[in-house]
Amino acid sequence: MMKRGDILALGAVVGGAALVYLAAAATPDAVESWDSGSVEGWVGTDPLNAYDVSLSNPGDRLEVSFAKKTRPVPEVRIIRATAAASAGDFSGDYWWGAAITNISFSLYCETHVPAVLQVYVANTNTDNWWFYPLETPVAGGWTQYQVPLDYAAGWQLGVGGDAGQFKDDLANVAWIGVELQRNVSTSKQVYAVDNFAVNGASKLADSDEDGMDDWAEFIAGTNPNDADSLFLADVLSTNTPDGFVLQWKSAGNRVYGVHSTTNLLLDFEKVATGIPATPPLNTWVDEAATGQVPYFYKIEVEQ
Ligand SMILES: [Ca+2]
Ligand SMILES: [Ca+2]
Ligand SMILES: [Ca+2]
Repeated sequence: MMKRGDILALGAVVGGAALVYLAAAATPDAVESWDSGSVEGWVGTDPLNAYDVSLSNPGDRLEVSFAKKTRPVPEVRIIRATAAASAGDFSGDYWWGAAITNISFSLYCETHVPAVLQVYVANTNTDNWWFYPLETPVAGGWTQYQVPLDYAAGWQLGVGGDAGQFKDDLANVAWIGVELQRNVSTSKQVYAVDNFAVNGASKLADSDEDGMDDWAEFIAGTNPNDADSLFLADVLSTNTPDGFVLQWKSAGNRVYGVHSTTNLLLDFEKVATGIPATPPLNTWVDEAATGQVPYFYKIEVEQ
């Protein structure tokens, strides 16, 4: 028998919450290999000099170049995947809909290395361009990059920006891309990108075998590679003058709801919504829980 106040079920219940965002979702684990010989709708710009840049595909990768110059000149190449690129796999909702955890790709530097190399993720509504500086690649070969899509890893805006904004902006991505700034050399410089991928947290995998799948851990903000980190709640005390006291492990930039029932044969009813996270623990009192019947609870991650 379950005793009064047992937590029946916990986890990231996200059913209705997905309606918050209207953007189509990016495709988890989508990879663009450019093996078709086409640029697959990717586009190039030089925002510094305000012109479009042509991209090419020599057969199996996306290529971009800087022409030979007679004197040093600052130039930039941003190669972008907009909604029109790669069948839309890299635009839209990176958050609820796709649970994208990292971006990976290979970069080829024919003879030089770019003066600046960074990844961009831009939001549709705010026009925020988040960037992440990458380590210097090798000249004359390929360099593999994997970029965690995690604010704490070092994502930046030009001015300001915080973890909450980053998360909100990931809900509707207008484009994602790679920026290369011309090496100071006046020689011709050729670069290429291949196997560009956005990798998602899987509902089928439980990497740390703690009973919560990787996707649910992404939503809950727990560590999918640490079995000691999982979404847990407890009834702290019962029969207080105010009601039952619930407590759960919370993560930053989350909003919670509480569902309860007194009879497991009936549906759970939502009894609280819009509870902001107060990490590492949230406490909530069910002031309606005063009778002698059993109470069962579920904690929902709403956003
Ligand atoms: Ca390829
Ligand atoms: Ca897990
Ligand atoms: Ca875990």
